[in-house]
Amino acid sequence: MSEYFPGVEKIKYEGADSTNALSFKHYDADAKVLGKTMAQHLRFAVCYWHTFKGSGADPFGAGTMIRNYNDSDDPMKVAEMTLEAAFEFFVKLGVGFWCFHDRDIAPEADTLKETNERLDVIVAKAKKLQAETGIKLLWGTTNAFSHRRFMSGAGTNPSPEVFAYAASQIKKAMEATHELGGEGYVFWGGREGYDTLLNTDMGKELDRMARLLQMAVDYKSKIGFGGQLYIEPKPKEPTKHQYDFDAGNCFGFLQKYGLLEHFKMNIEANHATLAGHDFQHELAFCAANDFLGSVDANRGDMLLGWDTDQFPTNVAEATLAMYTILQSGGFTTGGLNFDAKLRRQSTDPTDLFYGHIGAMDTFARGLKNAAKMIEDKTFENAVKERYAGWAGELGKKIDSKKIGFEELEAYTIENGEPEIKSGRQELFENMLNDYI
Ligand code: XUL
Ligand code: CO
Repeated sequence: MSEYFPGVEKIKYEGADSTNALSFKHYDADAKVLGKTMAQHLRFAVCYWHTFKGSGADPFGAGTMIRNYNDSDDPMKVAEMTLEAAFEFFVKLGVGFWCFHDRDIAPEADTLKETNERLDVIVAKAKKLQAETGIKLLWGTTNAFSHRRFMSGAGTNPSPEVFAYAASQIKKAMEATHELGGEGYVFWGGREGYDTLLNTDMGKELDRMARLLQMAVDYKSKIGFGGQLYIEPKPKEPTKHQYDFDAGNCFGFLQKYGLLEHFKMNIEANHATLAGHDFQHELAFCAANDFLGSVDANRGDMLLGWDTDQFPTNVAEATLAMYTILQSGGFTTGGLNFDAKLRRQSTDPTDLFYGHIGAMDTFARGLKNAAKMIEDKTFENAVKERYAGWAGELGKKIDSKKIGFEELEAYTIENGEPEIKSGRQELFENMLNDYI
């Protein structure tokens, strides 16, 4: 097998004082934090689409990145070389997981049957590479948004034929994920949304999106696929309004259609900010509702209104994210998938390593900071104190549904004006900075 990243050795932990840019300064895979290794906590995954299929193309210009694994006119040869390059990259970087869309790993052919056969060839090769390297599949997914047939959506398409095509594609991608021992399967809404309500029957589209998900749930149980199903919310782009707007929106949708028990969320940082939330808000909403599953780790540019998918480098943000994740019990089937891409001018293959190393170090620092915050109980105790009143007689009666409006009115008349307590936001923010 050729070497696709010559000159890069396996990335090692060298500590914070290292001057080697191809080393980890903070991510020490086997180091223990709160009883588990960093690798077990963070469950890093590399995404196939940006890392190996991204070319630097943007709406104003073609690709800028030239890769040796693309060097063939035969699309299947390219697919095979790319897979080899990908596994070389995973091993050299030292991640435990990868994620893909069906169409990332195997190119579409003229018919669905032929496309599926191509996918089978690549899945067989991936299975072999997984066995040789120990790298596992965090999740698989379907690309039902790039081809022109999906321009008006997949499950929400006005045409039942397109719905059928999407369903067939999901069926096959789920089988591939199952075959590769995938720990999860993601539904990102792609083009499930609308650009104008003038041509859109929103109610029917939502019903059909639920129908497609229900079919996936049924098929999952039929083939005995034990992975976790996730929905990845995003408010806009490519459509003006994506139905899976944010975690709260998905929660309501899944509950309405009786699907809640079958899904958890895959929260992407840049999608959260596009929805007008911060990353931690989305994680905290999921944690509060017991459906935090996995994370697409990246960052947006706060001055831009689209999904820039940059590598995460903000230690404070990673600390808050890891704090919420650890508080909710940590990852089980999920992990941190770097849904991040190089900037168009970062054209060297080595830039892929720099992007991932920085991101992994950022989350390693986030993990260590969050673990310290949890051990010290600084915030836990401060929050507990803020809500302490609820441990009293009145609070207990309200929580246990023992009293209603009349009793509360009588209580307020008797006891008068409630005591005012400071929320102390500035103090809390200073406390956080002590950990960064
Ligand atoms: C798109 C996005 C997707 C999903 C998988 O914004 O994040 O790549 O993660 O379909
Ligand atoms: Co994503």
